[in-house]
Amino acid sequence: MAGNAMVCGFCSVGCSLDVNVKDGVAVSLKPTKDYPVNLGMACPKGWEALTPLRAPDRATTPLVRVNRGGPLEPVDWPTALDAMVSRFKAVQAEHGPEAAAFISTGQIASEEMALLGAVAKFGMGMVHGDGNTRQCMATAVVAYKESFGFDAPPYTYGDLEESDVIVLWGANPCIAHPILWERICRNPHHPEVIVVDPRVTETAAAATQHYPLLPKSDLTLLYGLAHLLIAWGAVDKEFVARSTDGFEGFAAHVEAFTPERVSAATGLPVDALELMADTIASGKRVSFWWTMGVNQSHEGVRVAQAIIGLALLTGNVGRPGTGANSITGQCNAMGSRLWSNTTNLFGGRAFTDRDARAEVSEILGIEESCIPDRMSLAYDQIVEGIRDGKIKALWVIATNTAHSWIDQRDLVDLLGRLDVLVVQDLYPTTETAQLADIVLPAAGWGEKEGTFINSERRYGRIRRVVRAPGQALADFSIFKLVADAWGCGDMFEEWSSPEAVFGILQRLSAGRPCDITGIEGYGHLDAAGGIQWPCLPAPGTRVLRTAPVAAGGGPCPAGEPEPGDPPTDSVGSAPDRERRLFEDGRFFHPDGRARFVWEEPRPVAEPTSEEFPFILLTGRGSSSQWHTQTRTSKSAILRTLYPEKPYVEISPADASALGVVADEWVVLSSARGEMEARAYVTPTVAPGQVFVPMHYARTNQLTKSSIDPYSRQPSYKSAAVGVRRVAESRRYS
Ligand SMILES: Nc1nc2c(c(=O)[nH]1)N[C@H]1C(S)=C(S)[C@@H](COP(=O)(O)OP(=O)(O)OC[C@H]3O[C@@H](n4cnc5c(=O)[nH]c(N)nc54)[C@H](O)[C@@H]3O)O[C@H]1N2
Ligand SMILES: Nc1nc2c(c(=O)[nH]1)N[C@H]1C(S)=C(S)[C@@H](COP(=O)(O)OP(=O)(O)OC[C@H]3O[C@@H](n4cnc5c(=O)[nH]c(N)nc54)[C@H](O)[C@@H]3O)O[C@H]1N2
Ligand code: SF4
Ligand SMILES: [Mo]
Repeated sequence: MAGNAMVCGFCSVGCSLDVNVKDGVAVSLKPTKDYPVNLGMACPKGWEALTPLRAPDRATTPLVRVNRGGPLEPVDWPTALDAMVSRFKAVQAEHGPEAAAFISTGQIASEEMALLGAVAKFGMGMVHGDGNTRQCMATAVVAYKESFGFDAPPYTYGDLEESDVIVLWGANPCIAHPILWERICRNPHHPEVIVVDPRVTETAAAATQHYPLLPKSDLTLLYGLAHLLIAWGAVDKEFVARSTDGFEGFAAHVEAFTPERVSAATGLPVDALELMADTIASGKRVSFWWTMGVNQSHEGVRVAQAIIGLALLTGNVGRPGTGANSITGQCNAMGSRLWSNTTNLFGGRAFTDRDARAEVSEILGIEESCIPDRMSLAYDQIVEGIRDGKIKALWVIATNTAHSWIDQRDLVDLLGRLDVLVVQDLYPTTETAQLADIVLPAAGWGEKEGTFINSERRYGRIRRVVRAPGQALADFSIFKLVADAWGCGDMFEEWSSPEAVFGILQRLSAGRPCDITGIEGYGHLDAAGGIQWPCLPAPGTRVLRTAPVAAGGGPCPAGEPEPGDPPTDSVGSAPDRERRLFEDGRFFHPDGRARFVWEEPRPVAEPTSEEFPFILLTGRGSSSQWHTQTRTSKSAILRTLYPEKPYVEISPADASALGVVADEWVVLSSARGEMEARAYVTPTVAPGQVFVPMHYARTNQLTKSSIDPYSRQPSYKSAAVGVRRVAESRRYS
């Protein structure tokens, strides 16, 4: 691989990009040819990854708002750090250590997340810190933990090329994970591709079967499918008996989900249900993949577990081309799940577990009393904590809360009530940075070192190929400076560089399902084309700590191929470069069995009404837009690939009933706020539903605080809204 190859900083597919550097300047990039993830491909965001770094509005100095209501003013680093530390300490002195909290991200390196989690919680005495991954992956985390015994997406991307049936549930990879869609297109087995999505998405249009269920009727549909599969005897009895627990109860539960009941709840005809069940039953290698159509739901955890249930009962786990597979979102959401020290203590441990705290204290040489013995509040609870006056100081890192969180008007009001808001970002222009008292200028992808973990558990490198502008610093350096300014820098002496922290993470991983003690430093990642966890030392090599073998574990890929090794271009089948979990049918629960988990479906929090008669769906609009657009909007090329102004997809029937014509401006309103958008009249949305991309500034004025009780993930894909015409629409044209 080329010397400057690194993993892309946008989505969790984790493509590798070769950056071409001339005279110290990164001039261009191209996708890495022999990387096992992208095989020489990239989507528009990847091709344009360098452009946001050169944007004129990069943060180049720290900024402090000296007077409330006044402007943010440039200061030097010592002044900014002193302002942050003195104000956080004052809050803690007056209201207790718990009154200061942080919101982290899935978009910085694992080493940076780990340092932040350690400094904030062990050094600065914070108890509460969560991440934007709560908006995104929390549901999958809880589902996997309960079902498999550890947060462990089991697959490898090669599975997309090995399935004969691919079920994409609440997922739109053509837009959101384009290179995974490319991998599906490479599947030589002419797979049935089933899409379950209320909308005719780009993916649904390209699939072989599309099931446009009514929004949030997923749980009923899944139980209905299980009902049919069990009734037809399509159960893998041997696998169920050997490797699972709870099947009898699950089977009894789904008995009540008759095709007629399921058809009424989902809006899908009985013969459609039968076709889907039959396709799954007759598949030899069926893989189930889900994303935000599942996770962002009031009952997302149970939906994810019902998908896991289908995979378990049909024995579609642990074999090539199978799996109950959650696809992550951000470039390092998987890193945040293991290493952010927010929801979990390092390495998927529990803060409430005394033995785990003792172990971490010993590994890190940090006093046990410094490790919180309580779970952090979740993101929504931190927000509520501001309302209740319990949270007074907030540090927001690499997430644009004021755009991406639900019920935006309320959130912005709450952020204004904080004693101090610190925002650490590439740009001082984000909606959240604009509200900050202190802005810390961060270096971005391409300007710093570390590792990301992609959706298939693969560690990959990021590197510094460009100098960050002005005084902007890598997040890693910022966390070190904050620790020093706080007076706890000594605790983190060993955390001297990203690579040193990688060694610490390896020690923390030893003996855990996510064991990576076999990775021999960053160079090994470069040579091997990234490495999936777990990765234990090959027999006879140096061992960092004695570790029992984790399920699905095995020695990891050699750096260089040996003579006689399989050729590395047959990536899908090369065992060295692609590994899946649970091939031995043993899961991470102490008894080695996966669990069936089920519950009665519940109604949504906000049904439609006369005033708000439409169901609002939100999500990704194009492959060229990334979230709150702080980065992708900086590229002139990407800007040509999506509509600049907000738009709403509305069905022809609804448009004509409202008298709305194509491209006309309409007002969308919910009980919480309003936004204006152009009407995109299209049969891809069903009557009674509308779709608005999340990328536009005011979309989350409409969304509601409806939270899955187990994962505390918000439901971004269900709110009741009204649509009306803008009277003087001409003022916009
Ligand atoms: N271009 C681009 N790519 C991205 C991102 C980006 O911002 N831009 N973000 C990344 C991140 S962080 C994430 S998490 C992923 C998200 O990736 P996806 O989850 O694939 O994207 P979404 O558009 O949020 O949602 C997927 C689908 O869920 C459907 N849906 C809504 N309600 C329901 C329902 O009740 N049931 C079912 N079955 N489906 C429903 C929506 O119609 C939508 O098509 O994308 C990643 N990739
Ligand atoms: N309505 C609606 N809302 C949603 C969703 C939805 O489907 N519908 N999806 C949700 C999901 S899945 C997600 S993941 C969230 C994403 O929501 P956010 O995390 O708020 O979105 P981003 O725009 O990615 O924000 C990342 C911020 O980090 C900055 N940044 C980038 N790289 C670095 C870095 O290296 N260091 C630092 N310090 N800063 C950096 C960027 O400039 C940007 O301001 O949105 C959620 N919100
Ligand atoms: S698919 Fe994802 S990882 Fe690959 S180039 Fe596009 S944004 Fe980057
Ligand atoms: Mo996400």
